[in-house]
Amino acid sequence: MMLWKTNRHIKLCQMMKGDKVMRKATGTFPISTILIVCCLGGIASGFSGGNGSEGEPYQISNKTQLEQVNNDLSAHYILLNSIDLTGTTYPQPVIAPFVSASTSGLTGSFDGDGHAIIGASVQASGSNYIGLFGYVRAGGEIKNLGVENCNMRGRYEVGGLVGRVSAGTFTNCYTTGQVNGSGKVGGLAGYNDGGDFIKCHSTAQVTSPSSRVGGLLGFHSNGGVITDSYATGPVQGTDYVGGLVGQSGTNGTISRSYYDGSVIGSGLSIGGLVGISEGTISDCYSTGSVRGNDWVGGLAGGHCSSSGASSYSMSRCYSDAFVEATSTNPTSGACGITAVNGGVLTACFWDVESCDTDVAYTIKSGSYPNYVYTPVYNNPGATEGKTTVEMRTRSTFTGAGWDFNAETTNGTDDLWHMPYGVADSPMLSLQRDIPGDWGGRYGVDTTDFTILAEAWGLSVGNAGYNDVCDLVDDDTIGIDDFALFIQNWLAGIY
Ligand SMILES: [Ca+2]
Ligand SMILES: [Ca+2]
Ligand SMILES: [Ca+2]
Repeated sequence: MMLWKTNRHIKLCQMMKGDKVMRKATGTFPISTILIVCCLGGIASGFSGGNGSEGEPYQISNKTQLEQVNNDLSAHYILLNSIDLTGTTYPQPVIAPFVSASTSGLTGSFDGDGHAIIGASVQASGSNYIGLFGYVRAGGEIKNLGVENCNMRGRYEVGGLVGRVSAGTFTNCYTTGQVNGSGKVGGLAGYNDGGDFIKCHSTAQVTSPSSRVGGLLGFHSNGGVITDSYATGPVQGTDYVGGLVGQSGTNGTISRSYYDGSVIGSGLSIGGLVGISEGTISDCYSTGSVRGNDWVGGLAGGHCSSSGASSYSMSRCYSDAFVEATSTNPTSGACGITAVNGGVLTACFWDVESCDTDVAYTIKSGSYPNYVYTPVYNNPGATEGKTTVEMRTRSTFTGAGWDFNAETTNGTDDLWHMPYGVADSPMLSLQRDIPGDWGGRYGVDTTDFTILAEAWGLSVGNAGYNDVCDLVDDDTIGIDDFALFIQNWLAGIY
């Protein structure tokens, strides 16, 4: 109802603007018009500051101001604090409900500035494009925003942060809570047509009675990018169900990202990372568990094209997930990498002990309903099954061209490292697991010391205060934090 009121208000405002112009021409200003024009000025300045420009975004500090974003979706906004929406149930997205592809949608920017929208509940099981934001299109940008303890329910294209994305950029955003929908459902976004997701994550529980369901995104395609991102929430659906992404279509790119959780699909094409992919995947991993009926894979349920794509690939990825299929099909059930492969695989590994199969993937031939699945086992250079001990050994990966820390032969981006202090499979550079390793290369060294020194003596609220350095959490960077830091000095450095 709130948004209906808002739309009505916009219409009213447009009518009155027209009225004002008309009366200005006649030199007449009725009191009612003057009052409403004053109200219009009040809406603009109803924010806590700013003028909506990129340099001076409108400042939002409460629920009413948050809802007023709908009055101008091309303006720029910044949160001054977290906002708790608990107790309000919205019948459509709080911001930017979808009206039409070209007339609605966020085209401005929304900067959470490290704050969160808490307890957003949108209950619209008969409607599409549901999330905190309904629709974001080209030029739209959301960054540094948490969506905590959300409860989103819609039909198609449902996400915790946003329902439908048609281009746009999402950086440093995360969601927690639960997301439900009838298809194209993701913890962060439901449907992505060409948008970029950078350093985003979701722990939301994602549930659907249908297909294209993912912990981060339900559907991802058309030049869209996911990088340095992850999901850990439980994911459940029927077909095309994946830990990170349900379906990654043509030209969808996923890199430097992972899933760690439980994926369950009652149907076909269930994967630890993606349900089905005909895009580009590199430097990713899946851990946890993957269970499905048929076409179940540690990384992808299907690595094959439904649109006739000629080139798609998966490079330097691994799975040490538990993989299980209920299908009695002896080959297309559980596979280490992907149940069905039609693309290019390079330097991918799976843990044969956790997966309990030595089939890397199958090649499908024949025609429905008499498909023949030919299993492929170790295929050096492409896919290799390893023991758990080998999966926890650095040289398994560096020998195959993976760009690790403390080596330059495979590159200097240092995307991977072995976990510190525990025996486990490799981790990505976005996962810093040593207290005190908050910057620079992996491990605790002088770069990290410099970051600590810059924040030294500062408390929360001080300019330059760096929360990441507050190892002993008392909102002040001091000797307590330094004591822990020094315990880990040079840890992880080879
Ligand atoms: Ca390297
Ligand atoms: Ca470091
Ligand atoms: Ca401290």
